[in-house]
Amino acid sequence: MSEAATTPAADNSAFSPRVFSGIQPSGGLTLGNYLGAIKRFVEMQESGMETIYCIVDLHAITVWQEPEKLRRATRELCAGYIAAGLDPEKSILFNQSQVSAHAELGWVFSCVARIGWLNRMTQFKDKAGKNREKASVGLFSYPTLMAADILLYHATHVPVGEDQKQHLELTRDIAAKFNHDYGVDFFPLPEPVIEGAATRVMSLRDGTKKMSKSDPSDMSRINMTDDADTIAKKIRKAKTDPDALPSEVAGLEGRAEAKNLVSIYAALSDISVEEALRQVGGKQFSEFKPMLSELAVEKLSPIAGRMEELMQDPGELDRILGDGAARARAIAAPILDRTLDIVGMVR
Ligand code: AQP
Repeated sequence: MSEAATTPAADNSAFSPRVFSGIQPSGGLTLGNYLGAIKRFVEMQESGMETIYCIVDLHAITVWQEPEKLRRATRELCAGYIAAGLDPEKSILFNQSQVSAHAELGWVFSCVARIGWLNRMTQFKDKAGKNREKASVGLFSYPTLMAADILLYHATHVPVGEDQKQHLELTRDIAAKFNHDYGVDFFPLPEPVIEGAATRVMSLRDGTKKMSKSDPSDMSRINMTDDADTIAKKIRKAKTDPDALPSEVAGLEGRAEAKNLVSIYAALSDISVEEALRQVGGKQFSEFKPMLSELAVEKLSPIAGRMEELMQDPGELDRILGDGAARARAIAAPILDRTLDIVGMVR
């Protein structure tokens, strides 16, 4: 058995194209989750590929979650998916813990991945911080479960934000090592799909930090459920610099906060950063911020309104998740069975 497989270039031609991605119900959805992930999820649903979107509740408990809040966040995320345009008839929507094969394949992969590989994961370093010794074992081994989430469906395409790129590379390394060690071509090497003008939305308080659901400061992020006044207030107070906006992308270099706000503007308008700067270059923040607020409210308010309506009927959300889980299980079961056969389990 090799200690470190060298991941070959992906040849997924033997696999039908299939999209998988997920979001943790570890708090309310942010604008980062929307622009980096959900917006892509909807586009891929409309591309005609088979799409499977998960609420990764097993990942959420790698840090402490109040049980009642976790249940609410899971339903709210389901509502967010649907409000943003996912259709439970076209895409499979479900929560991870209802399909036990994720945890089972996760175990197999934790025996394939090497500790040295996990030691290199920057997200663990960021999240565990100085309290590394006190972090849960799950937070450290999280990427092996993520690999299982994706490979359990033989997914070939994974839409994610920039911050997940390293975990996707690890998923490919795990798939390649499994294939190599057992002499099979069983798992595809999934491709990350990191697209759009805002693949890494930054905190509104610090342009060098990622916008995150679990940031202690609510002013650092725009939540998908924020009302118009709150969105406007957060953008008004967002950290900036004293200069006017440049007309060329090169002029955003070294101006993290300006770059972030322009990228958000571009992503919400479905245009490139270059095009956005053609529209807003030369403006002062006092003029640009109200434009950005208006745009954010126009795009996000209908989603928040629809989420609120959907949250009135938690039973229906649970039904959708249960139905999605049954469909997910039907795809996952033969792939897990075959994996266990390959590994040599008597069954
Ligand atoms: N700031 C962001 N910009 C672009 N994409 C982002 N994503 C998250 N934050 C940004 C993308 O959203 C998807 C789901 O992420 P997740 O919830 O599974 O975990 P995360 O990346 O750790 O997100 P958070 O908001 O920072 O959660 P917490 O605070 O609980 O850790 C992924 O595709 C991610 O790239």
